[in-house]
Amino acid sequence: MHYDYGVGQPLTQGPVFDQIQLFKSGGHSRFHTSAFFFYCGESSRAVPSLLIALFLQIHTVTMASTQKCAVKGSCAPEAVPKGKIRIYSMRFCPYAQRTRLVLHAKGIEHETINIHLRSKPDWYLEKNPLGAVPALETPCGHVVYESAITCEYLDELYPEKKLYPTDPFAKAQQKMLLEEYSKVIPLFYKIPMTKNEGQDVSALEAELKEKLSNLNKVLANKKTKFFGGDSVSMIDYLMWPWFERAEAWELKHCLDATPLLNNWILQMKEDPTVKALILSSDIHKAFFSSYMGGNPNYDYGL
Ligand SMILES: N[C@@H](CCC(=O)N[C@@H](CS)C(=O)NCC(=O)O)C(=O)O
Repeated sequence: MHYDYGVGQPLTQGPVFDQIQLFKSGGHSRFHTSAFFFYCGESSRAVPSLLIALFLQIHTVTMASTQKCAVKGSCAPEAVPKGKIRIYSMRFCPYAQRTRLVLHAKGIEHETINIHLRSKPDWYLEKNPLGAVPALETPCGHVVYESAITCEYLDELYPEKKLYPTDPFAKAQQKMLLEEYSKVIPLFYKIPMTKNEGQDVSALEAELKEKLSNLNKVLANKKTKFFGGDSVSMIDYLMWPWFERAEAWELKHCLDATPLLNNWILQMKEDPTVKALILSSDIHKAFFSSYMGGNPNYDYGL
């Protein structure tokens, strides 16, 4: 009697779903099968089958919960199961965090495949020619990338709990602010990178302080706790990931003169979705130093 399933290959060889696929062949199947039969006896066919199914189930869940990156040379994942959506991500990517925040806030059932961004699988480049994360994939094979676009797509595809306002002007206002904020993001990176090269960053810091003070003014003019009103909405999630990293990236002092923005940060830290996904500054620091050192450890902590 031989059941044709295996237990996969080293995790770095492919994403979860490739490995689940690998149950179909090879591996240690004989050992596990004979162990089940030894335990149950050849006479009963139903019990060992049930146990094997249970084993596969447990093993599948274990494998599915791995977050290790898919690398070049790994097999392409199977189609996205019906009723789910898949995000291609990287655990420390602030852009991907936007999409993950939206998935969580809206309670969307999803699966995650993390991509090794220095060793991208060819199949990923076929799905997203830009090669960046995040990207979403649906059961019918639609692929959507660019973080802000993925977030809006999710908001429309799952309209139950809207994160963008339904009022067209209010939505346009959030998108205009997003445009403005997109010009702030490069500074978050430029300052630590320039510092890492041993160069003076005072001018860059002054620029960031001015931009953050403009964001503070937005909150002052709106007289609301959040950027879209008195509760968290899409624009807050789109802006949050870089503020989560401010301490780890040694940028906190740039927020010294922005009390309303600091209050926003405190309020955001109380949001259940932010709380569920937040990483400590120590973890961000550890990943960031590996990134700055030229060898990002995408699987840090796993
Ligand atoms: N404009 C993109 C930027 C995404 C991005 O830069 N992601 C980074 C990781 S944080 C990435 O995938 N870098 C690898 C690459 O671009 O090749 C978005 O908003 O989604």
